[in-house]
Amino acid sequence: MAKQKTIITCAVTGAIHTPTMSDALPFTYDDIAQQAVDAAEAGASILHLHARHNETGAPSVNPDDFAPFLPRIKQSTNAVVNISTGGSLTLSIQDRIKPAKTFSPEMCSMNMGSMNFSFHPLANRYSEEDWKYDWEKDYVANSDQNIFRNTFRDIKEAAETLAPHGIKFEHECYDVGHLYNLKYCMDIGLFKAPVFIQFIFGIMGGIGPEVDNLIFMKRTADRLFGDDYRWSVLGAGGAQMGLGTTASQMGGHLRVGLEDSLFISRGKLAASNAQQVAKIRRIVEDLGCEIASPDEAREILDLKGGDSVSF
Ligand code: KMH
Ligand code: ZN
Repeated sequence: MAKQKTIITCAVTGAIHTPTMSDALPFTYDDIAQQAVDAAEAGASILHLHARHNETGAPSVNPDDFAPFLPRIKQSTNAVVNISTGGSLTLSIQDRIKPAKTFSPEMCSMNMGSMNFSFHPLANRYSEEDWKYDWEKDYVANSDQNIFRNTFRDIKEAAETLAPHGIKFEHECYDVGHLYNLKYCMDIGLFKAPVFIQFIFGIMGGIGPEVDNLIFMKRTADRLFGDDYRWSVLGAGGAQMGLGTTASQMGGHLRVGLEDSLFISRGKLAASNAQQVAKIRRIVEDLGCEIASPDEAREILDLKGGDSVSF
């Protein structure tokens, strides 16, 4: 049997990192568009997108902050657009799904459980005068009291609201229990096979970034879903390249991007999203795997197609 091709997702900006942490983190409409297109050219077939305020870089779930860059990305690349519904970690699910409802992308994220979700230790790396924007320090330091709320009722509401759009979900699973939540939701008919699971390792509040945990998550998913799932791995911070490489060697897909790590190697900030994509592509190909084109990703994940979006 032919070996499956590896889908590279690039998560371009996210809602964890702030402009002070890296000059490479895109937050203006122009920079998000340009870095997304460059990442696609480097080999990413899926672009996982958040929006930010154009002037301050603060995370935004306002569809008006997506509108300036989505059409530009669509015109310049065939890559699949995946819009976050995680958005700002403390907002309601109703607010967080607005961009996906408005733009009906081929994919959007779907977070599969409530959890602590923190990055407050990052605040200690900067002194008072380092912060570029007023909102950043409190946003990072106060994340120790974040509850990232994704109750069963929230998930049901998001799934039912978005169902008419034919969007494929990137099911974000930060721990083993989230796989059981997904199984339950499939059993009650909220999600159709094949589901696409993003195994997430190394977020503070979720499971740690050890290979043992990847094996455990994968074995659990095999038991729960059999052939009814496709999977990808996201290692946060220093785990990004290692776990992505392991995933592709195990026959899975992977995600990189400045949302998940600001680094290109130990202690060295990445210059761009495209640099991370180019690096993981090189590793994946050197180790004998092929990367999937956007149309191959559409086939593997059974997506509705790039012509069926509203932007
Ligand atoms: N920031 C990642 C760990 C979302 O956008 O819905 C998870 C994420 C969530 O990408
Ligand atoms: Zn995200």
